[in-house]
Parts: sequence; C-alpha cells; structure tokens
Amino acid sequence: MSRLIIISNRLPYSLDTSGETVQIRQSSGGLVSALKGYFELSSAKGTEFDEKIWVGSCDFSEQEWNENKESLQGGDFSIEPVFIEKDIYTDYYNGFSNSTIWPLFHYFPSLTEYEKQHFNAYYKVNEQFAQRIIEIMKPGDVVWVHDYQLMILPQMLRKANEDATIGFFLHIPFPTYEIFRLLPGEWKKLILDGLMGADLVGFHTYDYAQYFINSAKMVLGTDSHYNTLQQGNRLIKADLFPIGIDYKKFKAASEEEEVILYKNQLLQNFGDKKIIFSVDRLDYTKGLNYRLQGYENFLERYPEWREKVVFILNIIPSRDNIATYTERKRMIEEKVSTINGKYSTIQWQPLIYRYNHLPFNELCGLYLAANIALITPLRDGMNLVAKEFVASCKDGGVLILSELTGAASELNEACLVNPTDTEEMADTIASALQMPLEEQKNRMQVMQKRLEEYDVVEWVNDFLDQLAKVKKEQGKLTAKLVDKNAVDKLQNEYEKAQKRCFLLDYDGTLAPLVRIPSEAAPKPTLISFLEKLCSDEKNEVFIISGRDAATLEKWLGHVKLHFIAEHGAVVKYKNGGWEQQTTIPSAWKDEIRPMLQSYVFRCAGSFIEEKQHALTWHYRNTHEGLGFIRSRELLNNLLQLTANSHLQVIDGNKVLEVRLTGMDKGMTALKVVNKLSPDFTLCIGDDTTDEDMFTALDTKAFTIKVGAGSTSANFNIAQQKDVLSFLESIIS
Ligand code: GDG
Repeated sequence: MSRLIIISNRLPYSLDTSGETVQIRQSSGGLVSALKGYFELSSAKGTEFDEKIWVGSCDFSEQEWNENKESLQGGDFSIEPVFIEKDIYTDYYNGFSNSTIWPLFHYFPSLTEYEKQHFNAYYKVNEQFAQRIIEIMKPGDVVWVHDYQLMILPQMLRKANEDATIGFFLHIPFPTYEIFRLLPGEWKKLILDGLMGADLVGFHTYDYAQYFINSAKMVLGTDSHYNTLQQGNRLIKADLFPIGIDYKKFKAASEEEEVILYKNQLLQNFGDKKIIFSVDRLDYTKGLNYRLQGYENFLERYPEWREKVVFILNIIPSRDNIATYTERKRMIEEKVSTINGKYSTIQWQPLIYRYNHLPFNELCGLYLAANIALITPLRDGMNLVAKEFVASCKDGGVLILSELTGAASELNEACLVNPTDTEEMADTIASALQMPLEEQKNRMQVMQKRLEEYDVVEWVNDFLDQLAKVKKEQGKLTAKLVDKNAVDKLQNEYEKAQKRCFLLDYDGTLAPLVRIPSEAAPKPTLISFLEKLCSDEKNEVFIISGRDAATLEKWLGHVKLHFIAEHGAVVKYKNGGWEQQTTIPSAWKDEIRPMLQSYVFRCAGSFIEEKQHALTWHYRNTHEGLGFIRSRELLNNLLQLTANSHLQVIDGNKVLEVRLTGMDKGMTALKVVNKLSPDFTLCIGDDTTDEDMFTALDTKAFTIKVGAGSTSANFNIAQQKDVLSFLESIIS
C-alpha cells in the first residue's frame, strides 16, 4: 500500500464558526489551487497512491476538529491537522516566514527582520510538524514537503528515517548567494541542511535551482555535479519543475453559463471600453505602486486613450496583521485616489479598485472579459494568475508580464516588461491595446499549448517520477558500496592468488585532496601500509597517478613500488628507471601555455602545473562559481584549439589537463596487467581519469571508485578516509 503525504504550512480548509452552523471554507493561494487540482483530477483518473493525506496547521482548535472531523475530511484526501500554540505560530508565520524569509527571498533585504525569537519559533514549529509526521509515517510512504515555512523539516524527517522518500518544493524564488548570505550563519546552515534532508528539491526555474546549489556549495561546502549534490553518502537532486495549472478547468470555465453571464455584465457595464485587469494578493512583492504609476504614465502619454479604457485592480486581502502590509495598502489606496481624482470625468473612472476575495466564477469572467492582463510583480516565484489568464483567453487577449516572475521564463510570447520601468510599461500598454487580433491569438495559442501539455497533474507526476528516479539512483549506489560480503569475497580471492597486482591512484584515493597539490605528501601511516603491502613477494603494487614522475619519486621512491606517472606517459618498474611512453617532442606546450596563463590571470587562485607530458590548470582553490564558469570557458577554448591535433583535454576534478592523445591510465593499466598476468587485480581511483582504468580493465580486475556518483567500477567506497582501512582488511 503506498501513500502520498503532502505537507504544507496550512491545511487547505478553514472553519467559519461565526454563524449558527459551522461552515467549511477552502483557502485560496497558489499551492492550494495547484494541489487541489491534482487531487481532483487524479482521483477521477486513479493514481498509483492508495491513500493521500494532507498535513498542515489550521485555524481551528483541537476541540473544533474533534467535533467536525467527519465533515472536514476532504474526500479526495484525508487531513491531519497540526495544532500550534498561537504565540509560537505568530512568531513562526508572521515573524520568521513572512518578515524574514519572504522579503529576503524576494530581494527585499531592507524589509527583512532578523529576530532570534522568530527563528526559534520557526525551528520549533518545524519540529512540531516533524513529530506529527513521524507518528503517521510508514515505510513506503512518499512525503512531499511544500514551501518556505517548512525548510528545516526534511532533515528532521530524514534523521528519524534514513530511507524515507522525501521531496521538497519551494514555491517562492531561491535568491542568489549574495542575498541568501545575509542570513546569520547558523540560520543559513540549518536551512540548507534542512533542505538537503530531501531526496529531491524542486524549484520553479533553472536559476532558482542553481542559486540553491551555489549556496549549498558556499555555506556547507557541498560537492555538486550539474544538478546532483552529495551529502555524505547520500545523493540529492535539485531540479526545476515550473508549476502548471489545472488547464482544463479554466478552459471549461469559459463555457460555463455563470462565467459567461458575469463576463457579459462586465462588457455591458464598460461598453466599448478596453478592459485592463490585475489580480494579486496584497504584497509589496507584487509591484502595485509601480504598476499604478505605469498606468498613470500611460494615461498621461496617450491621452487619446482616456475614456476608452478602464483598469480593474483587484487586491486580495493578505497578511493584514503585518505592519509592512497595512502600510502598503494605505499607499496603494492613496495612489488609486490620486489617479481617479486626476483623470476621472463625469461619465468615466479610469480605475476600479477592489479589495476583496473574488468568487471563482467572477475571477474567470474577468479573465474572459479582459483585453489585457497587467501582471507586474517585482519578484514572483511563478505567478499562477498569468497562466490562468492565458488558459482562459478565447478570442485574443494580451498578457503584459514582469520579466522578474518565474512565469516569464515559460511565457516568452507575453509582452515582457521590467516592473520598475513605468515608462516602458506605459508604452507596452499602448502597443498591447493596438496589437492586431491575429497576433494576439497566435501568441496565446503558443502559450496555451505549453500550459496544456504541462498542466498541474503533469507537474505533480513529473516531480514524483523524478523523486522515484533519485531513490533508484541512490539504491544503485548503496548496492555498490563495498560491504562485508564484498570484503569477504576479495579476501578470499586475495588469499588464493599467487600473483597479485594493485593499481592505486594517489590523490583522492590514497591521500586526501588538498588545496595545493604540493601539500599532499604521504603521511607515515600510508608509507608504512605501502611498505607492508610491498613486502609480500606475491604483490606488485603500482601507484598510477596524474602527478609528475619527480614528485612521486621524491615522496615514495624509497618504497618498492612501481610507478605510472602523468596518466601513463611515463612508467617506472620497481627495479628499473623511468621510461618515456612517447617520443613526441613537447613543443606543443608553448602553444597551449599562454592560454592557460591568461586564465590564471582571469581566475584568482588558479595555477598551472607543468608536467613532462602535460599541462594542468588547477582551480580547486578559486571562488567556486567563478572557477566553474572559467573552467567551462577554458575547456571550450582548449577543445577548439586542440581539435584535429595529437592533444586531448581532460576535464578532471577541479583540473583541466592537456596532454597527448593515446595515453591514459586505462591503456597503461591494461598494458601492465597483460604483461604481468596476475590472478588477482585490484584497482582503485576517484577521478574521471580513473574511469578509463575501470573501463579498460573491465573483467580483468576488481575496480573500486572512491566517493559516490555514477561509475563503471564494480564497487564504491564512500570516502577517501575509508580506503586504507579497507585495503588493510583485504590483506589482513
Ligand atoms: C505562491 C508563490 C507561485 C487569488 N485571488 C483569488 C484567487 N486567487 C488564486 C489565483 C491563483 C492563486 O490564487 C494565486 O497564485 P499566485 O501564483 O499568483 O501567488 P501566491 O499565492 O503568492 O503563490 C507564487 C505559487 O505559490 C505557486 O507555486 O506561483 O509565485 O508566491 O491560482 O487564481 N482565486 C479566487 N479568488 C480570488 O480572489 N477564486
């Protein structure tokens, strides 16, 4: 039996106990609209889940819950309330969630409050959610945590259940590191670590996902490869899932009698005037003042449109117990009065202002009647109203949309504007009013197709599919970790063998990775282990490294080892001298070096390592983001420069290396193994260059990759620090 547990700050219902009978009200808002849509559609179609549970806090007491339990159970899903003490809830919700995270993540640092008491309440409420969920969670459940109020929760659930399947979705933007870092150190860590408790962390756009990965790197030092993050042994994915809407519901609404009636009423009221509208919760992020200024500029610059247009501004009451919000309301109302006072005539009012919740049918009627939707938030995670308007349009309609909304990355055919550029906004309104109907329809059709294909059900399915995939990938990794069985098997083979060969990479395998390569000299414990390994006459031990011959000789020359240096370009058998594997002169280096040098200047902290047969550019100790960007640029340049030459470019672990083609660890390892014909071969490495060995040796060796991540090796060892003890256990 599989269950889906949805967790959000609020349950999608509230109780209205003001009248004689208790009334149940469904709450509005982006998340509720999206998930309710999925539940309704999926219960009609049937899904893989036998049961769906929604966990959230509520505005009713435990007693009211007990009295109304039956009528409050949702139908498509069951609900589990979390009861939170009022004072704590205020500090958690009005405090940390909406006076710290909300303004900061929407790029309003000046409105951000940093109150320890609020953070403590936030932590505590996340804990209370965790306790409740842990009580109801069963093996096999899929847990999906939503939004910025519950960012610490995933890790709390993870600690209670290591194998749980946990997804997290952030509905608001994740800001750049420069903004995120304004949070005090401990809060930053707890939030990121909290999110890393999930297996999959979803965002609306590519940028938000990248900003999150970057912050995790900067604050937690997390390793990442594209959108995969590594926490200890666990692999986590951060990806984009731009939320969709219940497309069919809005399409169908446009055919409904009541909606059409409301639309006709609007059209009748305003005669042949063009209708511009917007619908937003009251919030400083929505850019309402700039929008009003943009409309005023339009009336000023294009007087020919006066009396021919009307702007219906709908504001939905929200968070009215936070001071910044009430202040905003006053400012907006003043601006509305100014515009109406300035431009109204006896028979015309340019602005209709409503501060109220709209019934669904009225909302749809408005979408249908409007010629233009003017949606210009200063920041918005996505913005569903924009998508709903597009879905509802039948005979044209123009969407003017802020380029700073998440929706702008999908709705390219809208007229995108900068929400603070009120002059551009005025001009865009004027040109939208004159856009030919054919063009309006064409643009709408392209956007509608996209919204229809990736609707809310697709969004949920996509997220849950990806979550299942991450679990599978994690499963594969754990299956490959060297466990007791593997060690027993290797011990057994080792004992039986008469001639054994060890191929051991150095950096990241025998020794930890360090910021400066020259600081990776072997510790006495490593030297004595290698001496012990070599003292058995049946053992032939190769250090196979990208390092230059001189360094390996200096560090380990006194041990009876064989050496393969510079990824196979030079070899030294234990009783012989260094043998060059190539006769090609190294004049090519003079052509490549200046390019690498220019990147040393462009990326502080990077440097060139000069080897006999290779040039290596290291960027481990540079600024993470810059190093990565510069390395991609350099890689691109080097690939162009070396195309059709005898050189190859290797994209290693924080290094780019240029060397001769036809010489890699794989070819040399295979040569050595063929020459020795051992009956036991063990090969260990951590880097992309070691993958060449794993592939080349294939069935001829036991191959082990250090660290998680996909590999063609037979096994993984979780961390470098476990390598020596593992080797000890094989030979003991
Ligand atoms: C967050 C993010 C992200 C609004 N007023 C009425 C009403 N609504 C419905 C709309 C729409 C939803 O509420 C509002 O969604 P938004 O996306 O605009 O904004 P948030 O509530 O702030 O949502 C946002 C979203 O999460 C989803 O991830 O897009 O960026 O901030 O569905 O139709 N519905 C009715 N009457 C109203 O007066 N019936």
